[in-house]
Amino acid sequence: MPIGRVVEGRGGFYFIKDGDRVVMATARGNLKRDKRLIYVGDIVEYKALHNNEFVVTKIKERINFLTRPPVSNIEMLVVVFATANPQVNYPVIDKLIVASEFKNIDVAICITKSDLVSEEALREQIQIYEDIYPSVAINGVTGEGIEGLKKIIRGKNIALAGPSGVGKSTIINHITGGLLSETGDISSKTRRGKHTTRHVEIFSLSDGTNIYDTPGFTSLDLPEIDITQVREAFPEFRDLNHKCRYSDCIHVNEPECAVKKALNEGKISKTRYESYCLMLEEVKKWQR
Ligand SMILES: Nc1nc2c(ncn2[C@@H]2O[C@H](COP(=O)(O)OP(=O)(O)OP(=O)(O)O)[C@@H](O)[C@H]2O)c(=O)[nH]1
Ligand SMILES: [Mg+2]
Ligand SMILES: [Zn+2]
Repeated sequence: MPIGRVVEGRGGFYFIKDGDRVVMATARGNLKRDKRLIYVGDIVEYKALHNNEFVVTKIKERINFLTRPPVSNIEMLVVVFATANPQVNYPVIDKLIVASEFKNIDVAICITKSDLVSEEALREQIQIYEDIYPSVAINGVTGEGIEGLKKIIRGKNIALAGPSGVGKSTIINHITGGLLSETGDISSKTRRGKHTTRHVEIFSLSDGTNIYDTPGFTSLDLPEIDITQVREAFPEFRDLNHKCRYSDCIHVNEPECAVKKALNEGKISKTRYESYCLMLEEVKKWQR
């Protein structure tokens, strides 16, 4: 049975890349019956029917997957947000990061639209993340910063994820050197992105890098994780966890908490800590 990777899915059709050829296929009945969704990134078995149409017959076991955005078999999630336009919503960005940490997928940070704010304001945004994750700032108008991103992602399967309108597809076009991915404006009324990218699609570079473009979002639910898992998903807390007085400290109201001490000393970002507290509240609802 031939095998390939699903590089795009739209309207019930899946585009499977097998060596140099790409075939268009539908899902076989048994996959649909079992509600086994095919994700872009899946390695699948497929076959030709008598009428020369193709069907996906089997989804190979995934190394990993995310449901939002729906991607599989990635080595890194590049979390993209803009300095402005749309205004950054840190809790949403940090949730995306936590979802990736929970699945043990590497994270990198890409801040776009560096042309829209002062250097000082950009610095402040980068400082939140640069000690935790590989971080890069990009000017999507001039392409400045693209080389830095290329170094971070070289040879890997990576997905770009983040709010609508931040410039994910613009990045793809810079990296591929073509206008392969459709880009769209920011709505002047809502000041949000217009959800230009509607489907996940993989763009392959000659050096073996596979970049997944994904649709932007405005809000995000956390996966069903518990308080301890949220705590473990903040790498900057990990070295401090054992220094708290209580080993199961969740760093909120406990005395002699090393994380709160680091927060007060400015060693942990206030923004990240606020996101953390919001997420604790969110996951508590699953424990009731
Ligand atoms: N000023 C400025 N504009 C940018 C930059 N990067 C992208 N844009 C513009 O921002 C708008 C949105 O860009 P897209 O690449 O379509 O954004 P996206 O993240 O793919 O959005 P969705 O597909 O909706 O998720 C377009 O008008 C781009 O030209 C940048 O660095 N600076
Ligand atoms: Mg897009
Ligand atoms: Zn603590």
